[in-house]
Amino acid sequence: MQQDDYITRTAQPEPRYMRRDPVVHSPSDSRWNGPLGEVALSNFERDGFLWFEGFFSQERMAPFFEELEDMSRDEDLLKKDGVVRDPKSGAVRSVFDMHRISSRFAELTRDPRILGMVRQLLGGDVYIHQSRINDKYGFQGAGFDWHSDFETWHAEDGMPRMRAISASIMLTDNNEFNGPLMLIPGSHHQFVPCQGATPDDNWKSSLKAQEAGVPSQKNLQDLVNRGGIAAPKGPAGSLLLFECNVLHASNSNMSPWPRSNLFFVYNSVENALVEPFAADNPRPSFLANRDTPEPLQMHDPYIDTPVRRSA
Ligand code: 6CS
Ligand code: FE
Repeated sequence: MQQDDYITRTAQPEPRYMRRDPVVHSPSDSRWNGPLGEVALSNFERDGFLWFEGFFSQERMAPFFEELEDMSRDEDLLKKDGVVRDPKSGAVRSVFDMHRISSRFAELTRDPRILGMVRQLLGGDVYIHQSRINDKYGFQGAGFDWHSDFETWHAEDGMPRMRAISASIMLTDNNEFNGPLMLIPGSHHQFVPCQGATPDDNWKSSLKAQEAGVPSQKNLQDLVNRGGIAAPKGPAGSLLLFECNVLHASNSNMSPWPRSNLFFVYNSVENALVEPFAADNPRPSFLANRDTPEPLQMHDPYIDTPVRRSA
C-alpha cells in the first residue's frame, strides 16, 4: 500500500496542514528554462494561479465555437456518460473528455504557449488527466461549491501528489454576473482534509452537486480571511492557469449571458494514478485518465497545419 500524505474523507474532522509538495516543481537550476519569468513564477507560487487576459484572439477561438455548436446538435454524443446535465433545468452542464471527442480540442491541449508554461511549472513532461467544458446558460447555470480539485483526484482517482495544473480557457466572456470562477489566493499551500466517507459511485451525483470532499466553513473562513477571494474576469480567449489544490467555487449564472469555460488538466508523467486513496473503486476514464502517461508533444497550428496557397 502506497503511503498517503493527504488523508481525507475521514470519520472525524481533521486539522489542515501545509502541503507536502512544491508548488513550482522545476528543479532550482532549471527553473528559469521556460516562458514564465521570475515575477510570474513567484505570483503562481504565492497565489496558486496566473491570469492571462485575452491570451487567444477571437479569430483563434472561432473554430472552437463552431465545433461546439455542431456538438450540441449531435444526439448520440449528448447521450454519452461524459455529458452531465444541470440538476434543475436538464441543460448540458459539463462535457468531459473533450480532447478525445475532438481532434481540434486535442491539438489545443498541445498549444506550445500553454504547454511551455505548464511543463515549466510542473518540472517536466505532462499528460492530460481530465478535460471538460463547463457550460452555464443564461438565467439557469448552477454553481459549484468550494473545493480543491486535488482532494477529489487524490481520494477518488488515486492521484498521489500535488503535481497537476488546470488550464481554463474562457470560451465566452466571463464577468461578475455570469458566474465566473472564484479562487482563494494562497489556499493551495494548505491541505484541508474533508470529513465524510466517499459514497459508492459518488461521481454520479458529485458532478451535479458536490457533497463529499467539501471543506468545512471554518477552514474556508480562515483561508479567505488570509487570502481574500479573486474572480478573474475578461473576454473570450482569456486563460487561467490554476494549481490543483487551490480552493475554488462559482455562483450560478443569473445573467442572460452564457458562460462557457474549457478546462484541460495537465498532470506530471511522474504522478500517474494509483488506486484511489479514499474510494472503493476508481472513477470512469472520462473523468480520470488511467492509461500509461504519454508525454504531450507541442503542436503549433501555424507550423504543423499545411498552408494552402492560391496559385
Ligand atoms: O470531480 C472532478 O473531477 C471535477 N469536479 C469538480 C467540481 N471540479 C474539478 C473536476 O472536474
Ligand atoms: Fe474544480
